[in-house]
Amino acid sequence: MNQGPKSVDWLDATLRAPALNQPPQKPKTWFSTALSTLGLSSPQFPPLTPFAHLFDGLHHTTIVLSGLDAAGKSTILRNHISLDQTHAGQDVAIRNPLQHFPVEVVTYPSDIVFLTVDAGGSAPRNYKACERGLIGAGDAIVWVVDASDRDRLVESREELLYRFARTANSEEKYGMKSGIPVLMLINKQDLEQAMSIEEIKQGFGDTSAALNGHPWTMFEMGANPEMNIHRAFSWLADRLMEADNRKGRPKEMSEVSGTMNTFTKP
Ligand SMILES: Nc1nc2c(ncn2[C@@H]2O[C@H](COP(=O)(O)OP(=O)(O)OP(=O)(O)O)[C@@H](O)[C@H]2O)c(=O)[nH]1
Ligand SMILES: [Mg+2]
Repeated sequence: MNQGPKSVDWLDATLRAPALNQPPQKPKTWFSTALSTLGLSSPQFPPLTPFAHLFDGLHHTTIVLSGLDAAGKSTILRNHISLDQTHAGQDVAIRNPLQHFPVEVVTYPSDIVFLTVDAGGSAPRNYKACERGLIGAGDAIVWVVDASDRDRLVESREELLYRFARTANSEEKYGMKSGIPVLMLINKQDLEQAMSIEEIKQGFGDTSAALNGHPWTMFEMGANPEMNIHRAFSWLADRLMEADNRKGRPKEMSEVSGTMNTFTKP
C-alpha cells in the first residue's frame, strides 16, 4: 500500500533483505549500469504474469499466507504467485526475519511481498511469538484450508479464530493491523476424499463474529484452480485497493464506508 515505511520497520527490512538461498547481488559497475540503461542487460525481475497483474496499482504491500501445515501454502506460492512460470520457484526466497523460523517469500517489483507462515497448533511457544510478528507485518491474510483433511478442519477453524479472538478482545490484536482483509482459500478439491464446500462451511460455522471488522470471503479452488485462484486474489487486490483509497480520503468518509462480510461461491 502507498504508505511508505511501516512501524514494523525491523521486520519489514529483514523480509526484504538478501535471501538465505540466493547469492548476494554483484555490485553494479559503470559497464553493467550502461548496459541496463540501454536495456541490454537481463532484468532483475522476470516479466509479470497475469496473476501478478491483479496487483497493478498497489505498492509496498505484505500478504501473509497462513494455515495449518501441509494445507498447500508453498504450492500456491510456487504455482500461482511466483513469477517463475516453470513453477520451479526460482524467485521464491527463503528469508529468516525472526531467526530459526525461515519463511518463503516472493516479491514483486512494486514491492508486494507474499510470504508463507505455518500456523501449526502444536508449534512451540516461541514459534507463536514469531508468527505473531509476521502476521503483524501483513496487510492481508490468506488462510489456506486443506479440503481433504477432514480430521483437522476443526483445528484449522480454531487456529484462525484464535488469531481473530485476540483481535476482538485485546489491545495486542495478535500484532495484526486492524480491518485487514481475510481470504479463505479451500484447497485440494481435486482429491477424491475432499469435503464439499457445504461441509467446509458447516465445519467453519459462523465466523462472522470473530472476523467482524475485517472484509473476508471464502473461495474454493474447485475444478479450475487457476481460474478460481485468480478470482480469489482479484477479490483480495480489490479490498487492498479500497483500503488504500480510504486512507487517502478524509476520516469521516472512511468511517461511513465500513466493511463488508461476504461469503462468495465463485
Ligand atoms: N492433490 C493436491 N495436492 C496438493 C495441492 N496443494 C498442495 N498439495 C500437496 O500437499 C502437500 C503439502 O503442500 P505444501 O504446499 O507443502 O503445504 P504447506 O502448507 O506449505 O505445508 P508446510 O510448509 O508444512 O506448512 C504437498 O505434497 C503438495 O504437493 C492440491 O491442490 N491438490
Ligand atoms: Mg510450506
